[in-house]
Amino acid sequence: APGADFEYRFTPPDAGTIWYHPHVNSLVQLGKGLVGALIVDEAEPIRFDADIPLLLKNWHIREDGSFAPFTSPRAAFRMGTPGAWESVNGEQNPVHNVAPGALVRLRFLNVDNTVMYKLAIPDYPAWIIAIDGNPIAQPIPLTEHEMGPGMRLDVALIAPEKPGQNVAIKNAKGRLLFDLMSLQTTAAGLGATRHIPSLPVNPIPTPDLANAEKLNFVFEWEGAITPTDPEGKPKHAFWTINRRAWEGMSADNIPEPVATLTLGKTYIFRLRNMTPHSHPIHLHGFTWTVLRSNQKTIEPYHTDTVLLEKNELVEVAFVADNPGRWMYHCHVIEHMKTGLMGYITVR
Ligand SMILES: [Cu+2]
Repeated sequence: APGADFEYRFTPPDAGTIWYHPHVNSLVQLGKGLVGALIVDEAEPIRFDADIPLLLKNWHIREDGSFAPFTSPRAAFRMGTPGAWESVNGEQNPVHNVAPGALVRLRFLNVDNTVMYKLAIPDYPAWIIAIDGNPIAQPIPLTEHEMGPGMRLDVALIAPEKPGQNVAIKNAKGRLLFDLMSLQTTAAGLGATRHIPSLPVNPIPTPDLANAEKLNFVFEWEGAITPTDPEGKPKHAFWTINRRAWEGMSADNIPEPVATLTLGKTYIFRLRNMTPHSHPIHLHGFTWTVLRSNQKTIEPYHTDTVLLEKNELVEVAFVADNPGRWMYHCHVIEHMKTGLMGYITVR
């Protein structure tokens, strides 16, 4: 409630690049910037010369400085309403100074309501060291990496050896590359040679694939369903999970879960996107192991958010080791608010 406070106490089980945001009046509260990074350091510190969180967000702001609308039915039925002003940590195309030869960790966080970013660092070696907050066992070279809302990417690189040099970090849209930000080397060198480190992997339970239960989740769109609320206002429901659009809820009226899982058991979720739009599908409370896709070769990795391209089928596995009710939704906020939302129960 306004003016109230609440103290959370918890022990973070995993190190990584995480973020936080409210789940109330989300379009407006996230849209106006109630989002932040939560960095959990590795238990044994990994040394970087520079460690830079980079929050990617477009702002819904008009020329006169007022807020523009965060949604429209037409856009919610498609890829959402992007804000007009791109930013990295609230700045346009910022420049970060780093020492020549420095080992740099860039922590990208897509905290936008709807915009996809496709990160690229052309003509300069850089490595992905963690995806969506989860370190990968061996760094892999960054070519292009697409991030839907809610997704994160940790990139490591060694800055140019000479002072005054630039590394341009780009956002690819189709075949075109747009400036996102850049690094510039300062005068003072390190006098040391750096190497790209591997991060220690997080303690994620290994799925028991041989005994896993498979559950199908089909994401579809259904523009014809526009129920009306008690005041006669249209309540748009465009998106469905297994043919059901989220009904909305209150404390004394919680609809049925989309699935009920048995505590301790392994599940394989088959996530099928039957729409012509991308959906970053996010499950609270668990870390998925991504197994395969019908559209690309997957080297299994851990994540809490899977970006499903149009007509893509992705299989993810996890151990249902966390009892409770866990939100399960698309992280495009306008999709979440118009049906693509539910929860699973684990007991
Ligand atoms: Cu979506």
